[in-house]
Amino acid sequence: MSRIASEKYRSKVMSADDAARFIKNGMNVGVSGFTGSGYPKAVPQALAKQIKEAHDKGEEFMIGVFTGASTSPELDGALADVDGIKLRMPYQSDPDMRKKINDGVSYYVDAHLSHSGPQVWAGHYGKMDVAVIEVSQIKEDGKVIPSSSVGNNISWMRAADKIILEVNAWQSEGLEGMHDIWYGVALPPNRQAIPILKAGDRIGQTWYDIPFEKVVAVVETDDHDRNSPFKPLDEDSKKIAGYYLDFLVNEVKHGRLPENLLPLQSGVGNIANAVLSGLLNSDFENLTSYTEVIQDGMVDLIDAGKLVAASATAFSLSPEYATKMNDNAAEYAKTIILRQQDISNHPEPIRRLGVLACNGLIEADIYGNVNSTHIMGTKMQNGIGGSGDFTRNAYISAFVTPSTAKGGAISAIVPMVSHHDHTEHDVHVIVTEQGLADLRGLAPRQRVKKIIDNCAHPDYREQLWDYYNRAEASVKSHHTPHILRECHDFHIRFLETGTMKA
Ligand code: 0RQ
Repeated sequence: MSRIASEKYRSKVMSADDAARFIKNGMNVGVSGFTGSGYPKAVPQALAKQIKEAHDKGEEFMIGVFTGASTSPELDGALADVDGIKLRMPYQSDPDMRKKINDGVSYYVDAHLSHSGPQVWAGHYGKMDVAVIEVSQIKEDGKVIPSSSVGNNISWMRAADKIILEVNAWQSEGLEGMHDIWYGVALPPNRQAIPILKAGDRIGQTWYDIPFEKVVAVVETDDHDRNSPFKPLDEDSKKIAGYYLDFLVNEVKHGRLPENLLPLQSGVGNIANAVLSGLLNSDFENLTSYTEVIQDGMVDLIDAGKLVAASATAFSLSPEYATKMNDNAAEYAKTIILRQQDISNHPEPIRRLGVLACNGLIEADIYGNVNSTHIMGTKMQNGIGGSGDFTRNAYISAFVTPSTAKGGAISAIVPMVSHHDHTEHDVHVIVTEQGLADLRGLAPRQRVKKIIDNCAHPDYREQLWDYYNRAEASVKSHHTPHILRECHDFHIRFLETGTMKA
Protein backbone atom coordinates (compact mmCIF):
# COMPACT_ATOMS: atom_id res chain seq x y z
CA MET A 1 0.00 0.00 0.00
CA SER A 2 1.27 3.47 -0.83
CA ARG A 3 2.61 5.58 2.02
CA ILE A 4 1.14 8.71 0.38
CA ALA A 5 -2.46 9.10 1.49
CA SER A 6 -2.76 12.75 0.53
CA GLU A 7 -4.22 13.34 -2.95
CA LYS A 8 -2.38 16.59 -3.51
CA TYR A 9 0.98 15.02 -2.67
CA ARG A 10 0.14 12.02 -4.88
CA SER A 11 -0.28 14.42 -7.79
CA LYS A 12 3.43 15.30 -7.48
CA VAL A 13 4.74 11.71 -7.72
CA MET A 14 7.39 11.22 -10.40
CA SER A 15 10.53 9.21 -11.09
CA ALA A 16 13.83 9.96 -9.35
CA ASP A 17 15.31 10.91 -12.74
CA ASP A 18 12.62 13.53 -13.36
CA ALA A 19 12.89 14.85 -9.80
CA ALA A 20 16.69 15.14 -10.05
CA ARG A 21 16.29 17.43 -13.10
CA PHE A 22 15.16 20.24 -10.76
CA ILE A 23 18.78 20.36 -9.58
CA LYS A 24 21.10 22.35 -11.83
CA ASN A 25 24.78 23.25 -11.93
CA GLY A 26 25.84 25.63 -9.15
CA MET A 27 22.82 25.01 -6.92
CA ASN A 28 22.90 24.52 -3.17
CA VAL A 29 21.06 21.36 -2.16
CA GLY A 30 20.01 20.56 1.41
CA VAL A 31 19.68 16.82 1.85
CA SER A 32 18.31 14.75 4.73
CA GLY A 33 20.55 12.16 6.38
CA PHE A 34 22.43 11.70 9.60
CA THR A 35 24.95 8.93 10.42
CA GLY A 36 23.60 6.83 7.60
CA SER A 37 19.95 7.10 8.49
CA GLY A 38 17.06 8.89 6.80
CA TYR A 39 18.95 10.02 3.68
CA PRO A 40 17.24 10.05 0.26
CA LYS A 41 17.92 6.77 -1.51
CA ALA A 42 17.02 7.51 -5.17
CA VAL A 43 17.36 11.19 -6.20
CA PRO A 44 21.10 11.58 -5.34
CA GLN A 45 21.98 8.54 -7.47
CA ALA A 46 19.85 9.80 -10.36
CA LEU A 47 21.56 13.18 -9.99
CA ALA A 48 25.01 11.57 -9.99
CA LYS A 49 24.13 9.95 -13.34
CA GLN A 50 23.03 13.31 -14.77
CA ILE A 51 26.21 15.00 -13.48
CA LYS A 52 28.33 12.31 -15.14
CA GLU A 53 26.47 12.73 -18.44
CA ALA A 54 27.05 16.50 -18.28
CA HIS A 55 30.75 16.05 -17.53
CA ASP A 56 31.06 13.55 -20.41
CA LYS A 57 29.71 16.30 -22.70
CA GLY A 58 32.26 18.74 -21.27
CA GLU A 59 29.65 20.73 -19.32
CA GLU A 60 30.17 22.03 -15.82
CA PHE A 61 27.95 20.48 -13.13
CA MET A 62 28.85 20.74 -9.47
CA ILE A 63 26.60 21.51 -6.52
CA GLY A 64 26.79 22.40 -2.83
CA VAL A 65 25.69 19.48 -0.62
CA PHE A 66 24.37 20.24 2.87
CA THR A 67 23.26 17.42 5.18
CA GLY A 68 22.58 16.69 8.81
CA ALA A 69 25.78 14.67 9.23
CA SER A 70 27.33 11.66 7.46
CA THR A 71 25.25 9.84 4.84
CA SER A 72 26.10 6.83 2.69
CA PRO A 73 27.78 5.57 -0.46
CA GLU A 74 24.49 6.18 -2.32
CA LEU A 75 24.66 9.89 -1.49
CA ASP A 76 28.11 11.23 -0.57
CA GLY A 77 29.83 8.35 -2.35
CA ALA A 78 27.82 8.59 -5.60
CA LEU A 79 28.09 12.39 -5.90
CA ALA A 80 31.76 12.51 -4.89
CA ASP A 81 32.62 9.73 -7.32
CA VAL A 82 31.48 11.87 -10.30
CA ASP A 83 33.23 15.02 -8.96
CA GLY A 84 29.78 16.54 -8.44
CA ILE A 85 30.36 18.26 -5.09
CA LYS A 86 31.78 21.76 -5.09
CA LEU A 87 31.15 22.40 -1.40
CA ARG A 88 30.20 20.02 1.38
CA MET A 89 29.03 20.78 4.93
CA PRO A 90 28.74 20.00 7.87
CA TYR A 91 29.98 16.39 8.52
CA GLN A 92 30.96 13.43 6.36
CA SER A 93 32.64 10.08 6.81
CA ASP A 94 32.41 8.51 3.36
CA PRO A 95 35.85 7.39 2.04
CA ASP A 96 35.22 8.79 -1.49
CA MET A 97 33.96 12.11 -0.12
CA ARG A 98 36.95 12.34 2.22
CA LYS A 99 39.31 11.71 -0.71
CA LYS A 100 37.76 14.48 -2.84
CA ILE A 101 38.08 16.90 0.08
CA ASN A 102 41.72 15.98 0.68
CA ASP A 103 42.49 15.97 -3.07
CA GLY A 104 41.15 19.54 -3.36
CA VAL A 105 38.19 18.68 -5.63
CA SER A 106 35.56 19.67 -3.03
CA TYR A 107 35.61 22.43 -0.46
CA TYR A 108 34.49 21.34 3.00
CA VAL A 109 33.16 23.56 5.77
CA ASP A 110 33.48 21.74 9.09
CA ALA A 111 30.73 23.50 11.05
CA HIS A 112 29.35 22.62 14.48
CA LEU A 113 26.20 20.60 13.86
CA SER A 114 24.05 22.87 16.01
CA HIS A 115 25.15 25.90 13.96
CA SER A 116 24.88 24.34 10.54
CA GLY A 117 21.13 24.70 9.90
CA PRO A 118 20.70 28.24 11.25
CA GLN A 119 23.83 29.39 9.36
CA VAL A 120 22.40 28.23 6.04
CA TRP A 121 19.03 29.64 6.90
CA ALA A 122 20.72 32.99 7.68
CA GLY A 123 22.24 32.96 4.19
CA HIS A 124 25.94 32.46 5.03
CA TYR A 125 26.28 30.03 2.14
CA GLY A 126 24.13 31.88 -0.38
CA LYS A 127 20.69 30.74 -1.41
CA MET A 128 19.43 27.22 -0.64
CA ASP A 129 17.86 26.10 -3.90
CA VAL A 130 16.47 22.62 -3.35
CA ALA A 131 15.81 20.43 -0.29
CA VAL A 132 15.69 16.65 -0.85
CA ILE A 133 14.19 15.06 2.22
CA GLU A 134 13.32 11.45 3.06
CA VAL A 135 10.10 10.91 5.01
CA SER A 136 8.27 7.79 6.14
CA GLN A 137 4.69 8.64 5.15
CA ILE A 138 2.33 11.43 4.12
CA LYS A 139 -1.07 11.39 5.81
CA GLU A 140 -4.37 12.19 4.16
CA ASP A 141 -4.46 15.62 5.81
CA GLY A 142 -0.98 16.48 4.46
CA LYS A 143 0.94 15.85 7.67
CA VAL A 144 4.39 14.56 6.73
CA ILE A 145 5.92 11.99 9.09
CA PRO A 146 9.73 12.11 9.37
CA SER A 147 11.89 9.02 8.87
CA SER A 148 14.85 7.66 10.83
CA SER A 149 16.63 11.01 11.22
CA VAL A 150 15.48 14.60 11.58
CA GLY A 151 18.85 16.37 11.36
CA ASN A 152 18.68 19.69 9.51
CA ASN A 153 15.53 18.86 7.55
CA ILE A 154 13.46 21.68 8.97
CA SER A 155 16.18 24.25 8.25
CA TRP A 156 16.63 22.96 4.69
CA MET A 157 12.90 22.96 3.94
CA ARG A 158 12.56 26.40 5.45
CA ALA A 159 15.47 27.85 3.46
CA ALA A 160 14.97 26.10 0.09
CA ASP A 161 12.99 27.43 -2.87
CA LYS A 162 11.93 23.92 -3.90
CA ILE A 163 11.33 20.70 -1.95
CA ILE A 164 11.64 17.13 -3.23
CA LEU A 165 10.30 14.44 -0.88
CA GLU A 166 11.31 10.81 -0.98
CA VAL A 167 8.71 8.63 0.76
CA ASN A 168 10.50 5.46 1.83
CA ALA A 169 8.26 2.47 2.50
CA TRP A 170 11.18 0.58 4.15
CA GLN A 171 10.98 2.98 7.10
CA SER A 172 8.64 1.74 9.81
CA GLU A 173 5.14 3.22 10.07
CA GLY A 174 5.69 2.83 13.78
CA LEU A 175 8.04 5.83 13.66
CA GLU A 176 4.94 8.02 13.76
CA GLY A 177 4.87 9.56 17.22
CA MET A 178 8.61 9.23 17.90
CA HIS A 179 9.61 12.67 16.61
CA ASP A 180 9.44 15.99 18.39
CA ILE A 181 9.42 18.81 15.84
CA TRP A 182 9.63 22.27 17.34
CA TYR A 183 8.96 25.25 15.10
CA GLY A 184 10.08 27.71 17.80
CA VAL A 185 13.62 27.87 16.40
CA ALA A 186 14.36 31.34 15.05
CA LEU A 187 17.32 33.56 14.23
CA PRO A 188 18.35 36.37 16.56
CA PRO A 189 16.81 38.63 17.75
CA ASN A 190 13.71 36.40 17.74
CA ARG A 191 15.14 33.37 19.55
CA GLN A 192 13.12 31.98 22.43
CA ALA A 193 14.05 29.79 25.40
CA ILE A 194 13.91 26.08 24.51
CA PRO A 195 11.50 24.62 27.09
CA ILE A 196 13.31 21.30 27.59
CA LEU A 197 13.85 20.79 31.31
CA LYS A 198 14.34 17.01 31.22
CA ALA A 199 15.90 14.84 28.49
CA GLY A 200 12.53 13.18 27.84
CA ASP A 201 10.47 16.38 27.51
CA ARG A 202 8.43 16.73 24.34
CA ILE A 203 7.94 20.33 23.26
CA GLY A 204 6.63 20.12 19.70
CA GLN A 205 4.64 18.01 17.24
CA THR A 206 5.23 14.64 15.63
CA TRP A 207 5.06 15.72 11.96
CA TYR A 208 6.53 18.29 9.56
CA ASP A 209 4.42 21.20 8.39
CA ILE A 210 5.59 21.61 4.82
CA PRO A 211 4.68 24.58 2.61
CA PHE A 212 3.04 22.54 -0.17
CA GLU A 213 3.59 25.26 -2.76
CA LYS A 214 7.35 24.53 -2.54
CA VAL A 215 6.95 20.79 -3.17
CA VAL A 216 7.92 20.10 -6.79
CA ALA A 217 8.32 16.33 -6.67
CA VAL A 218 7.50 13.28 -4.58
CA VAL A 219 9.46 10.07 -5.21
CA GLU A 220 8.50 6.68 -3.80
CA THR A 221 11.31 4.40 -2.59
CA ASP A 222 11.63 1.17 -0.63
CA ASP A 223 15.24 0.84 0.46
CA HIS A 224 17.11 0.30 3.70
CA ASP A 225 19.31 2.78 5.56
CA ARG A 226 23.08 2.27 5.51
CA ASN A 227 23.44 0.34 8.73
CA SER A 228 27.03 -0.71 9.38
CA PRO A 229 27.71 -3.40 11.92
CA PHE A 230 29.80 -2.49 14.96
CA LYS A 231 33.10 -4.30 15.28
CA PRO A 232 33.11 -6.89 18.09
CA LEU A 233 34.35 -5.25 21.29
CA ASP A 234 38.12 -5.63 21.60
CA GLU A 235 40.05 -5.76 24.87
CA ASP A 236 41.23 -2.13 24.64
CA SER A 237 37.69 -0.79 24.08
CA LYS A 238 36.52 -2.79 27.08
CA LYS A 239 39.35 -1.42 29.22
CA ILE A 240 38.62 2.17 28.17
CA ALA A 241 34.92 1.72 28.89
CA GLY A 242 35.82 0.16 32.25
CA TYR A 243 37.96 3.13 33.35
CA TYR A 244 35.25 5.59 32.33
CA LEU A 245 32.56 3.65 34.18
CA ASP A 246 34.72 3.38 37.31
CA PHE A 247 35.12 7.15 37.13
CA LEU A 248 31.34 7.63 36.99
CA VAL A 249 30.81 5.23 39.90
CA ASN A 250 33.37 7.19 41.91
CA GLU A 251 31.66 10.49 41.09
CA VAL A 252 28.41 9.09 42.46
CA LYS A 253 30.20 7.74 45.55
CA HIS A 254 31.53 11.22 46.32
CA GLY A 255 28.16 12.88 45.73
CA ARG A 256 29.27 14.77 42.62
CA LEU A 257 26.76 12.96 40.40
CA PRO A 258 23.29 11.64 41.20
CA GLU A 259 22.75 7.88 41.42
CA ASN A 260 21.14 7.71 37.99
CA LEU A 261 23.93 9.96 36.63
CA LEU A 262 23.03 12.87 34.32
CA PRO A 263 21.88 12.62 30.69
CA LEU A 264 24.49 10.76 28.65
CA GLN A 265 25.91 11.80 25.30
CA SER A 266 27.81 9.19 23.43
CA GLY A 267 29.88 9.87 20.30
CA VAL A 268 30.25 7.66 17.27
CA GLY A 269 32.33 4.49 17.11
CA ASN A 270 33.12 1.29 18.87
CA ILE A 271 34.50 2.68 22.12
CA ALA A 272 31.32 4.69 22.67
CA ASN A 273 29.37 1.52 22.07
CA ALA A 274 31.62 -0.33 24.56
CA VAL A 275 30.78 2.30 27.19
CA LEU A 276 27.08 1.66 26.58
CA SER A 277 27.64 -2.10 26.91
CA GLY A 278 29.47 -1.45 30.17
CA LEU A 279 26.48 0.51 31.47
CA LEU A 280 24.27 -2.46 30.64
CA ASN A 281 26.28 -4.62 33.01
CA SER A 282 26.52 -1.93 35.69
CA ASP A 283 24.27 -1.20 38.66
CA PHE A 284 23.06 2.10 37.19
CA GLU A 285 19.28 2.42 36.76
CA ASN A 286 16.86 5.07 35.45
CA LEU A 287 19.43 6.47 33.05
CA THR A 288 18.60 9.12 30.47
CA SER A 289 20.42 10.33 27.38
CA TYR A 290 20.52 13.69 25.63
CA THR A 291 22.62 12.89 22.61
CA GLU A 292 22.84 12.87 18.84
CA VAL A 293 22.46 9.27 17.81
CA ILE A 294 20.80 6.14 19.15
CA GLN A 295 23.28 3.27 18.85
CA ASP A 296 22.82 -0.46 19.44
CA GLY A 297 24.05 -0.10 23.01
CA MET A 298 21.26 2.36 23.80
CA VAL A 299 18.65 0.00 22.41
CA ASP A 300 20.01 -2.72 24.73
CA LEU A 301 19.77 -0.32 27.67
CA ILE A 302 16.15 0.47 26.77
CA ASP A 303 15.33 -3.24 26.42
CA ALA A 304 16.86 -3.86 29.84
CA GLY A 305 14.70 -1.10 31.34
CA LYS A 306 17.81 0.87 32.37
CA LEU A 307 17.46 3.79 29.93
CA VAL A 308 14.13 5.49 30.52
CA ALA A 309 14.37 8.46 28.14
CA ALA A 310 16.59 8.79 25.07
CA SER A 311 16.70 12.06 23.13
CA ALA A 312 18.62 12.20 19.82
CA THR A 313 18.29 13.31 16.21
CA ALA A 314 18.96 10.02 14.40
CA PHE A 315 19.65 6.32 14.57
CA SER A 316 23.06 4.80 14.04
CA LEU A 317 22.25 1.10 14.22
CA SER A 318 23.70 -2.15 12.93
CA PRO A 319 21.52 -4.03 10.39
CA GLU A 320 20.27 -6.40 13.10
CA TYR A 321 19.24 -3.54 15.39
CA ALA A 322 17.71 -1.54 12.53
CA THR A 323 15.42 -4.50 11.82
CA LYS A 324 14.51 -4.70 15.49
CA MET A 325 13.81 -0.95 15.53
CA ASN A 326 11.67 -1.20 12.40
CA ASP A 327 9.65 -4.07 13.86
CA ASN A 328 9.08 -2.35 17.21
CA ALA A 329 9.31 1.37 16.48
CA ALA A 330 5.93 2.18 18.04
CA GLU A 331 7.02 0.59 21.32
CA TYR A 332 10.45 2.31 21.27
CA ALA A 333 8.69 5.65 20.59
CA LYS A 334 7.61 5.57 24.25
CA THR A 335 11.27 6.06 25.23
CA ILE A 336 13.02 7.55 22.19
CA ILE A 337 12.53 11.13 20.98
CA LEU A 338 14.04 12.25 17.67
CA ARG A 339 14.48 16.03 17.48
CA GLN A 340 15.96 18.41 14.92
CA GLN A 341 19.74 18.76 15.36
CA ASP A 342 19.63 22.42 16.28
CA ILE A 343 17.74 21.21 19.40
CA SER A 344 19.45 17.84 20.05
CA ASN A 345 22.82 19.63 19.94
CA HIS A 346 21.79 23.02 21.26
CA PRO A 347 24.13 24.43 23.95
CA GLU A 348 21.18 25.63 26.05
CA PRO A 349 19.63 22.25 27.02
CA ILE A 350 23.05 20.55 27.03
CA ARG A 351 24.33 23.02 29.65
CA ARG A 352 21.07 23.12 31.60
CA LEU A 353 20.66 19.34 31.80
CA GLY A 354 24.33 18.82 32.71
CA VAL A 355 25.09 16.32 29.98
CA LEU A 356 27.93 13.81 30.46
CA ALA A 357 29.70 13.90 27.11
CA CYS A 358 31.92 11.11 25.84
CA ASN A 359 33.59 11.44 22.43
CA GLY A 360 36.45 9.99 20.40
CA LEU A 361 39.62 11.84 19.43
CA ILE A 362 42.52 11.58 17.01
CA GLU A 363 45.14 13.04 19.32
CA ALA A 364 45.41 14.93 22.59
CA ASP A 365 48.36 16.88 23.86
CA ILE A 366 50.11 16.87 27.20
CA TYR A 367 48.07 19.91 28.30
CA GLY A 368 44.66 18.50 27.33
CA ASN A 369 43.96 20.09 23.95
CA VAL A 370 42.21 17.75 21.53
CA ASN A 371 42.30 17.21 17.77
CA SER A 372 39.22 15.29 16.55
CA THR A 373 39.37 15.99 12.87
CA HIS A 374 42.77 16.33 11.18
CA ILE A 375 45.27 13.54 10.56
CA MET A 376 48.78 15.02 10.94
CA GLY A 377 47.31 18.51 11.05
CA THR A 378 46.22 18.74 7.43
CA LYS A 379 44.17 15.76 6.27
CA MET A 380 40.46 15.81 7.06
CA GLN A 381 39.11 12.63 8.65
CA ASN A 382 35.37 13.20 9.28
CA GLY A 383 34.71 16.57 10.86
CA ILE A 384 33.92 17.97 14.27
CA GLY A 385 30.31 16.78 14.07
CA GLY A 386 28.52 17.32 17.33
CA SER A 387 31.59 16.82 19.48
CA GLY A 388 32.09 20.58 19.94
CA ASP A 389 28.43 21.22 20.71
CA PHE A 390 28.56 18.69 23.51
CA THR A 391 32.12 19.12 24.75
CA ARG A 392 31.99 22.87 25.27
CA ASN A 393 28.64 22.70 27.07
CA ALA A 394 28.75 19.40 28.97
CA TYR A 395 28.88 19.12 32.74
CA ILE A 396 31.72 16.64 32.36
CA SER A 397 33.31 16.17 28.96
CA ALA A 398 35.36 13.03 28.46
CA PHE A 399 37.41 11.86 25.47
CA VAL A 400 38.14 8.21 24.83
CA THR A 401 40.84 6.79 22.53
CA PRO A 402 43.37 4.02 22.15
CA SER A 403 46.78 5.41 23.26
CA THR A 404 48.32 4.63 19.85
CA ALA A 405 47.24 4.43 16.22
CA LYS A 406 48.60 2.58 13.17
CA GLY A 407 49.74 -0.47 15.10
CA GLY A 408 51.68 1.55 17.66
CA ALA A 409 53.56 3.74 15.15
CA ILE A 410 51.65 6.86 16.25
CA SER A 411 51.15 8.11 19.80
CA ALA A 412 47.69 9.57 20.43
CA ILE A 413 49.33 11.72 23.12
CA VAL A 414 51.66 14.32 21.61
CA PRO A 415 53.46 17.46 22.82
CA MET A 416 51.13 19.79 20.91
CA VAL A 417 48.09 18.77 18.86
CA SER A 418 48.55 19.37 15.14
CA HIS A 419 45.04 20.89 14.90
CA HIS A 420 42.83 22.24 17.69
CA ASP A 421 39.16 21.29 17.87
CA HIS A 422 38.59 21.17 21.63
CA THR A 423 40.73 23.38 23.79
CA GLU A 424 42.13 22.58 27.22
CA HIS A 425 39.24 24.63 28.65
CA ASP A 426 36.67 22.13 27.38
CA VAL A 427 38.39 18.82 28.07
CA HIS A 428 37.79 17.41 31.55
CA VAL A 429 38.71 13.75 31.27
CA ILE A 430 40.88 11.73 28.87
CA VAL A 431 40.72 7.93 28.85
CA THR A 432 42.90 5.42 27.01
CA GLU A 433 43.44 1.68 27.55
CA GLN A 434 46.32 2.75 29.83
CA GLY A 435 44.10 4.64 32.25
CA LEU A 436 42.17 7.83 32.97
CA ALA A 437 43.32 11.41 33.52
CA ASP A 438 40.90 13.57 35.48
CA LEU A 439 41.97 17.08 34.50
CA ARG A 440 39.32 19.02 36.40
CA GLY A 441 40.72 21.73 38.59
CA LEU A 442 44.27 21.28 37.34
CA ALA A 443 46.54 23.95 35.85
CA PRO A 444 48.36 23.07 32.60
CA ARG A 445 51.60 21.87 34.23
CA GLN A 446 49.64 19.76 36.72
CA ARG A 447 47.81 18.06 33.84
CA VAL A 448 51.02 16.90 32.18
CA LYS A 449 51.79 14.23 34.76
CA LYS A 450 48.25 12.84 34.67
CA ILE A 451 48.12 12.72 30.90
CA ILE A 452 51.57 11.21 30.29
CA ASP A 453 51.60 8.78 33.21
CA ASN A 454 47.94 7.69 33.03
CA CYS A 455 47.13 7.86 29.32
CA ALA A 456 50.21 7.73 27.08
CA HIS A 457 51.46 4.36 25.88
CA PRO A 458 54.60 3.24 27.81
CA ASP A 459 56.55 3.25 24.52
CA TYR A 460 56.15 7.03 24.33
CA ARG A 461 56.21 8.17 27.95
CA GLU A 462 59.96 8.76 28.10
CA GLN A 463 59.93 10.82 24.90
CA LEU A 464 57.03 12.92 26.15
CA TRP A 465 58.72 13.54 29.52
CA ASP A 466 61.94 14.42 27.74
CA TYR A 467 60.12 17.04 25.67
CA TYR A 468 58.27 18.46 28.66
CA ASN A 469 61.32 18.60 30.93
CA ARG A 470 63.39 20.39 28.31
CA ALA A 471 60.50 22.79 27.60
CA GLU A 472 60.13 23.51 31.29
CA ALA A 473 63.89 24.15 31.59
CA SER A 474 64.28 26.29 28.50
CA VAL A 475 61.38 28.73 28.47
CA LYS A 476 60.79 31.87 30.46
CA SER A 477 57.05 31.30 30.94
CA HIS A 478 56.20 28.36 33.13
CA HIS A 479 52.45 28.42 32.55
CA THR A 480 52.37 26.23 29.42
CA PRO A 481 55.97 25.38 28.59
CA HIS A 482 56.61 24.61 24.93
CA ILE A 483 59.61 24.61 22.65
CA LEU A 484 57.86 25.88 19.55
CA ARG A 485 60.73 24.81 17.29
CA GLU A 486 60.27 21.21 18.46
CA CYS A 487 56.65 20.77 19.44
CA HIS A 488 55.75 18.94 16.23
CA ASP A 489 58.83 16.71 16.09
CA PHE A 490 56.62 13.68 16.82
CA HIS A 491 54.50 14.43 13.73
CA ILE A 492 57.50 15.25 11.55
CA ARG A 493 59.25 12.05 12.58
CA PHE A 494 56.18 10.00 11.63
CA LEU A 495 55.91 11.72 8.24
CA GLU A 496 59.59 11.13 7.54
CA THR A 497 60.11 7.64 9.00
CA GLY A 498 56.65 6.07 9.42
CA THR A 499 56.89 5.97 13.21
CA MET A 500 56.83 8.51 16.00
CA LYS A 501 59.25 6.40 18.03
CA ALA A 502 62.64 8.08 18.51
O1 0RQ B 1 42.44 5.51 10.01
O2 0RQ B 1 40.86 3.92 9.02
O3 0RQ B 1 42.84 4.75 7.74
O4 0RQ B 1 43.14 3.18 9.68
O5 0RQ B 1 42.02 7.70 12.06
O6 0RQ B 1 40.43 6.01 13.66
O7 0RQ B 1 40.54 4.39 15.55
O8 0RQ B 1 38.87 4.02 13.65
O9 0RQ B 1 38.69 5.95 15.30
O10 0RQ B 1 36.28 5.39 14.67
O11 0RQ B 1 37.03 5.86 17.06
O12 0RQ B 1 37.01 7.67 15.31
C1 0RQ B 1 38.00 11.10 16.18
C2 0RQ B 1 37.73 10.10 13.93
C3 0RQ B 1 37.75 8.65 15.97
C4 0RQ B 1 35.77 10.10 15.55
C5 0RQ B 1 37.32 10.01 15.40
C6 0RQ B 1 43.32 7.12 12.19
C7 0RQ B 1 43.08 5.65 12.34
C8 0RQ B 1 41.95 5.46 11.33
C9 0RQ B 1 39.94 6.55 12.48
P1 0RQ B 1 42.30 4.24 9.03
P2 0RQ B 1 39.61 4.95 14.53
P3 0RQ B 1 37.16 6.11 15.61
C10 0RQ B 1 28.95 12.98 17.90
C11 0RQ B 1 30.38 12.94 18.09
C12 0RQ B 1 34.47 13.70 15.54
C13 0RQ B 1 32.98 13.71 15.54
C14 0RQ B 1 32.37 13.35 16.84
C15 0RQ B 1 35.20 11.40 15.00
C16 0RQ B 1 41.12 6.73 11.52
O13 0RQ B 1 35.44 9.98 16.90
O14 0RQ B 1 34.95 11.54 13.82
O15 0RQ B 1 33.02 13.17 17.86
N1 0RQ B 1 35.01 12.40 15.90
N2 0RQ B 1 31.09 13.27 16.87
O16 0RQ B 1 44.23 4.90 12.01
C17 0RQ B 1 46.95 9.56 12.75
C18 0RQ B 1 46.40 9.63 15.02
C19 0RQ B 1 45.26 8.82 14.73
C20 0RQ B 1 45.06 8.44 13.39
C21 0RQ B 1 43.47 7.63 14.65
N3 0RQ B 1 46.66 10.03 16.24
N4 0RQ B 1 47.19 9.97 14.00
N5 0RQ B 1 45.89 8.80 12.41
N6 0RQ B 1 43.94 7.70 13.39
N7 0RQ B 1 44.27 8.30 15.47
C22 0RQ B 1 28.45 12.12 16.74
C23 0RQ B 1 28.38 12.88 15.44
O17 0RQ B 1 28.82 13.96 15.35
C24 0RQ B 1 27.70 12.26 14.30
